[in-house]
Amino acid sequence: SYIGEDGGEKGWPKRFPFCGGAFQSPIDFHSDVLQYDSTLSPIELQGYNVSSGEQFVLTNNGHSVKMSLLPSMLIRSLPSQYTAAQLHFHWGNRNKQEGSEHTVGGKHFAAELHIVHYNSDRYPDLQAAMDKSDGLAVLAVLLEIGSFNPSYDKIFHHIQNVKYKDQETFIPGFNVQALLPDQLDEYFRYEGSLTTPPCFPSVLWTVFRKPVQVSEEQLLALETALFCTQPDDPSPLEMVNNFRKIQEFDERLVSVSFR
Ligand code: SG4
Ligand code: ZN
Repeated sequence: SYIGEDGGEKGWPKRFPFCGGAFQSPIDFHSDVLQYDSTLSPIELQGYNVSSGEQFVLTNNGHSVKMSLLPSMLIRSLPSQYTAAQLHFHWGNRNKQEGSEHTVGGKHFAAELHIVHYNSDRYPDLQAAMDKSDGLAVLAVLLEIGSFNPSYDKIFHHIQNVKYKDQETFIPGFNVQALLPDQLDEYFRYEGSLTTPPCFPSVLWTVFRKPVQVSEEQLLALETALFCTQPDDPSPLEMVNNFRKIQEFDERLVSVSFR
């Protein structure tokens, strides 16, 4: 949980020691920690344009809303090949739409998309990779309020069908790359962790510099429709503010692909 008697995220390390350990995410990107790296090449994807004959599964897992991805979807531009497993979101609430996990110069964005991949050169699946230091690569997109985004609506349109924990629905294939900003060459890169328990320090993070716009109505659909609880629960718990606080970033640097 992000709130509650157990201290919310402050209580995570008791049951999940890695959450109190090193290389934790998310972090703030401010000028003191940024270092230009000319070797960071544009992110290259393969198989992201999925035909409408294929299907994704959208699930309310009680912490977020996640969509399964296909094993044919790959990141090609990293030293190992990484295969897509799922994508999910983090967001705030209707009064304070500051729900991104990563921040830039201390500033929160409205929400954040994470596309989780595992190192398929070395591991058979996400489960086997998630506790390995070279196991995961997450692509992150910062979301800000602006114009209506038809690509994001291909997911948000189905949120009504997964209002409660453990509900699932199918989404026809679409071009998942259209969820990313146009500039795949400008990003922040660092080694960090899963932002939820068990907080394994296994993630190579790529956070795109340019945010993507979604409309306020679209964001509200995410913020108001979902519950952490099952339909028969007498005290429904809204799924809001499912972002982790900024973590300490001592003696680490963030590589940036842009000047
Ligand atoms: C969310 O809770 C996802 O629903 C989880 O996905 C995900 O765990 C977790 O966030 C941490 O991922 O990119 N924010 S993050 O660091 O991908 C994993 C599932 O539970 C292992 C499948
Ligand atoms: Zn995430």
